[in-house]
Amino acid sequence: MPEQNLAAVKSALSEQRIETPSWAYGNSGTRFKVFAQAGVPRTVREKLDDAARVHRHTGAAPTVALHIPWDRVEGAGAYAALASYAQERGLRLGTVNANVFQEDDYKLGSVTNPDPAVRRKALDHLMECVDIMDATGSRDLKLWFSDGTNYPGQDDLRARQDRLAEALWAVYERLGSGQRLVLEYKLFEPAFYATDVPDWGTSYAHCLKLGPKARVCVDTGHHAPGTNIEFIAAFLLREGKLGAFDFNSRFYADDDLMAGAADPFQLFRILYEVRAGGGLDGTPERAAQSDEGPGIAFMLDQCHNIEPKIPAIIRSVMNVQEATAKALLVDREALAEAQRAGDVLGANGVLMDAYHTDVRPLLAEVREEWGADADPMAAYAASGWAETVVRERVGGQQAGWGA
Ligand code: LRH
Ligand code: MN
Ligand code: MN
Repeated sequence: MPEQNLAAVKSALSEQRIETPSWAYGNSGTRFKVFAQAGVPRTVREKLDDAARVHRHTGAAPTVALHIPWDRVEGAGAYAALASYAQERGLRLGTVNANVFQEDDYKLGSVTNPDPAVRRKALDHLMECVDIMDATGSRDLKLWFSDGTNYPGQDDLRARQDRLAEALWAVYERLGSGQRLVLEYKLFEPAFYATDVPDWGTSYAHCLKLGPKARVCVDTGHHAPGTNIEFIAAFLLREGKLGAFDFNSRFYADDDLMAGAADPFQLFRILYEVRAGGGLDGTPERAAQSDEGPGIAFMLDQCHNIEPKIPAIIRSVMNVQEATAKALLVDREALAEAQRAGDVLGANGVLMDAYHTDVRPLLAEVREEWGADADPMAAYAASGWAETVVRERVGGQQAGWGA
C-alpha cells in the first residue's frame, strides 16, 4: 500500500472512538440466569475504574455510556463529581441511556401507555436524563422503548404513535445546544404482537419530523435474521440520520454477545458502508461539540454472562477496530473502476481482498504509536487488575439487566 494511503488509514483509526457500556462491567446476563462473577464493580465509580483499564490497553475507548437508573447517583453535584472522577481516569461520560422499561407502571407501555399519568412519569424520567446530560456534558440521549402490545386489539396502534410523537417532541424541545437524541428500534421483545418502534423506518420517520438533533440508533442485535444492516447504515448515513450504533453479536435474537464474534464479515460490511458514506471522517472531539456532520457514536451494547467481562470488552473494541481497519483498506478506486465496468466478480474481489487482510499487525503498530498496548488482551492479563479486584471487591453489583 502506498505510504500516503497507509497514513490516511492510520489517522482514521486513531480518530475512531468506541464507547463502552457501564452495564457490561457489572453482573448482567440473560433473563434466565445471571452467573455472578467475582470482582465485578459494586458502584458506578468502580465501573469507571474498569472502563479506564479498557481504555488504557486499547487507547480507543475513552467514553462510557451510563444507564439511568442503574447508574443513578444521588445528591447535589453528584453527576458533575462523577464526570470529574471519570476525567481523572482519562475518561468522559458518554451517552445517557434512559430506562422506562423496568417498573410495574410500564406494564402497558411508558410514553405510549394509554394512561396519561404513566406517560407523564415516563416523560419526567426522560427529562431527568437530559438534566443528567447537562451535568455530565454528555452529547447523546439514547431512547429505547420496550413499548408495544401483545395482542391484536389490545390498544390502538395509531394512538400509540401519536403519544410517542408527543413525548419525543417534548424531549427534543428540552435538548440543549450540542445535545442530540438517538432513537433505538427493536424488532420485538418484550412486546410480541406490535412494538411501537420496531424498525429503522419508524425511528427514521419520527427523527425526520423532530429535526437535526434527532437520529437513529442501530443496535445490530435488533433485526430479523438475514436483515441487511449495512444497507440500513448506508441509507441513514446518506440522509444524515445515522446517529449511533449499539454493536453486539447475535445468532438468533437480541443475544448481546461480543461485537464481531458471531459474524465479523457483517461488521466489516457495516463499517465499509460507514466509511463509504463519510462516517469515519472528522474527529470525534469536533463531532462531540456539534449536531452537524456525521458524528456517529460507535457504542457497544453487550452483556458478558459466561466470559470474563473486561477482557470481553477489550476483545470487542479490538473486533470493531479490526473491521474498521479492513473497511479502510478497501481500494475505493479499484472498486469504483470495477463497478463502472460492470465487473461483478472483480468488484466483489476488491472488497474480499480487504476483508481477508490480516490487520492485526497494523493495529498493534498504531496502538503503540498512540501509547496504548500492541496486544491489549495480553497486557490486561499481565496487569494483575483481575486478581486485584477479586481480592478487593466483595459482593459485586447486579447491573439491573436480565435478572
Ligand atoms: C434494549 C437495549 C437498549 C437498552 C440496553 C440495555 O434491548 O439494547 O439499548 O438501553 O439494551
Ligand atoms: Mn441497544
Ligand atoms: Mn438490545
